[in-house]
Amino acid sequence: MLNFPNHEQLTARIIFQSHDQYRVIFADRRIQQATLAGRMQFTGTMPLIGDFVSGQPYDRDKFLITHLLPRQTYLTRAADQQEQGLAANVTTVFITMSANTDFSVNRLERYLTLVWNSGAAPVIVLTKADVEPELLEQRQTEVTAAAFGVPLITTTNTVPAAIKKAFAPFLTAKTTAIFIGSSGVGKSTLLNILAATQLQTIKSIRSGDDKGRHTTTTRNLYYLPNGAAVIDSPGLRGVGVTGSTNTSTAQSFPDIVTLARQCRFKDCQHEAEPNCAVQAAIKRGELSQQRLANYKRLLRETEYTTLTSRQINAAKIKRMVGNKKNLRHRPKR
Ligand SMILES: Nc1nc2c(ncn2[C@@H]2O[C@H](COP(=O)(O)OP(=O)(O)O)[C@@H](O)[C@H]2O)c(=O)[nH]1
Ligand SMILES: [Mg+2]
Ligand SMILES: [Zn+2]
Repeated sequence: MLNFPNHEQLTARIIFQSHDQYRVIFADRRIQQATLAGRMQFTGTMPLIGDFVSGQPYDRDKFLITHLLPRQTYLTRAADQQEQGLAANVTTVFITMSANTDFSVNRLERYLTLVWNSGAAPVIVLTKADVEPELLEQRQTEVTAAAFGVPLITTTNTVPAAIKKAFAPFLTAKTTAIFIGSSGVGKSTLLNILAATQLQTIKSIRSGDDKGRHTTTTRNLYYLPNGAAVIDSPGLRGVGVTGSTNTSTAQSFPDIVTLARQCRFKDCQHEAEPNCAVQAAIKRGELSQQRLANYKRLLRETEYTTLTSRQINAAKIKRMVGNKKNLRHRPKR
């Protein structure tokens, strides 16, 4: 039996959703089509892939969803100024990037913020490790520098045994994991290896590019034989960050946050202020200019996602003007 929460009614889990069409799985692994009870369509929070729901049998072989059970975690991204739910009750997010052309530390930092916002734990997966060893080593160094302390798994699809071994500690009967990352990085390949069966189609690489064609167009939740739930998703194009919390940006950049506490001014922008500990660290070579730039951009984004477009413009203008008034800093004490 799968690891489901207790409820007086029959409990199920959403494994697929498309508009108002749902597919659910029961603790005994039976799968059924499902629809929402009328009253649920007006309650605001719609069930999402990964959600636990309760309800009753309906129309011979269907399931009627009547209640949404409380969510443990909620993974979202910002798309067109709106919050878009990606999955519920995820414990582990495999941030998947390939070691070849898809690689971007910038994007990795955005993904990390998205994960810290959700309540789930990140694991970085560097796929297509079959590149030149020097390049792979460089990528690994860059990942470790940007995401210190976050587990890193490096994979090559030709060695499935090594993949299973590396993922095992992160896939227990209590896990709900999701693979996120650009299309073509090898998410479905990994999932198929972990499930030891063909769950999702993988398109062969077109000659001349190494991107592969994305064939996963919907999100699907699968249970592995050991009871771990894994969600495959299509490539995320925009990696907008939602959640308004600057705290999660801070969690991705603990080094900068620690340094900033030693700046002379409380509202230091870490540009040309006197006694700026962040700029001092850059001068000493302990922090890269690029990382500081990424931190600032992410801070701005998390700020913007909570504002209306008019407020965003106002904030941009204020920032441009404000930058010229760096002399008006308040000393800390
Ligand atoms: N060279 C190489 N290609 C891989 C590796 N893993 C997956 N691929 C290929 O990358 C392409 C895209 O894989 P897929 O799993 O569909 O990516 P997804 O879009 O992230 O689900 C396919 O042609 C895979 O065969 C790997 O470790 N090395
Ligand atoms: Mg796929
Ligand atoms: Zn500073």
